[in-house]
Amino acid sequence: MNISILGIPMDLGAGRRGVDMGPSALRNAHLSRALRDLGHSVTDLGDVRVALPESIDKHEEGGLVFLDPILDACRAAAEQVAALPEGTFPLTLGGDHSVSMGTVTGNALRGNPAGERMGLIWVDAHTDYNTPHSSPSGNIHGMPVAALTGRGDPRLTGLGGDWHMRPEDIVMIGIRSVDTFERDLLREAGVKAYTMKDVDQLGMTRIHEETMERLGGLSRLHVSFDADALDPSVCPGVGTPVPGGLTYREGHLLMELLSESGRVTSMDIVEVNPILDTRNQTAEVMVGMAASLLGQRIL
Ligand code: DIR
Ligand code: MN
Ligand code: MN
Ligand code: MN
Repeated sequence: MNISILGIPMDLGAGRRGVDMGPSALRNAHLSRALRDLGHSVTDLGDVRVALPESIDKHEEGGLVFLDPILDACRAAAEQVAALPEGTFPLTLGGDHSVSMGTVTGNALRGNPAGERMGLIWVDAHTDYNTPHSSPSGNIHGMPVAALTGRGDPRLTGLGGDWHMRPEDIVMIGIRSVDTFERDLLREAGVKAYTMKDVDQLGMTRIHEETMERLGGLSRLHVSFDADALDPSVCPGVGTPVPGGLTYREGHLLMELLSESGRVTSMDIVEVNPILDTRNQTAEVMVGMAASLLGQRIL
C-alpha cells in the first residue's frame, strides 16, 4: 500500500503545551521504517505550517481559544489530504485533537469535493463533543467531533462546506471523561460511545464486531487514535492523562481486528506529548499501534 505521512505540529487547541512535538517524536520512533518493514511504500510529506503561540495573539473569540490559527492549520491539512490520490492511505500526525477537524474533512472530500459518508472510529478517553457553549475550557481540542457533525461555531463546522459527518457513522471507544453538558449533546446527537465499562464488560472483540456491523454500509473508515485512550501507564506522554484506560493489548487487539477487516482507509495519531513522556515511550507505543493497523502480525 502507498502510505502518505503528514504532520500537523500544533498545540494551540490544547490547554497544555507540548503536543506540537508529537510528529517529531513519532518520526524519531521510526514510524516510516516500521511501515516500510511491513512492505508498504511510505512517503513523508513533512509538516503543515502552524503558527507559533509565542508569535501570535491568544485572541479568544466567543469562548474559542486560538480559533483563527487553528482554522488555518486545519484547512491546510484538509486540502493536502483531499488532494492525495485515491488508494493512498493518509497517516496524519498531531498535534492536539483539533487537527482531526481538518484530517477527517480532507479524507471525506478526497475524490469527491461534495464529500461522502465515511465511518469514524474515535479511540479516545474523551468524547471531544463540546461546543463553545458546553465547553468548560474553551479549548478547541475538546470540540472536533461536535464540529464535524455540524454542532458549534459556524467557523469550525464549515471546514467541509456543506459536508458533515452523520452522528450514526461515528463510534467512540475507550471513553472515560465526559463534561456535564457535553454528555447531553452526545446523547441528543446519538453518537455511539463504548466507555471503559463497556470495554471491561464486553471485551474488545465484541466491540469490534458491533462497530463493523454498525458501520456496515460505509466504504471508507477513518481511525482517529488519541494516545490518551491508552492507560497512562502505557502512554504517560499525553496532555490529559485519565486513569483506567485501554491496556497495551486492548489497543493492539483493536488495531489488529480493524486491520483484518481490510476496511480502514486512513488514520490519525494525536496528542503525543514528548515533554511529559518517559524516553519517548508514548511515541513508540503509538508507532506500534499504527503498525498493527497497517498489517503487523505476531505470526
Ligand atoms: C475537556 C478536555 N473535555 C475539554 N478534553 C480533551 O476541555 O473540553 N482532552 N480532549 O484531551
Ligand atoms: Mn481527543
Ligand atoms: Mn483525549
Ligand atoms: Mn485532547
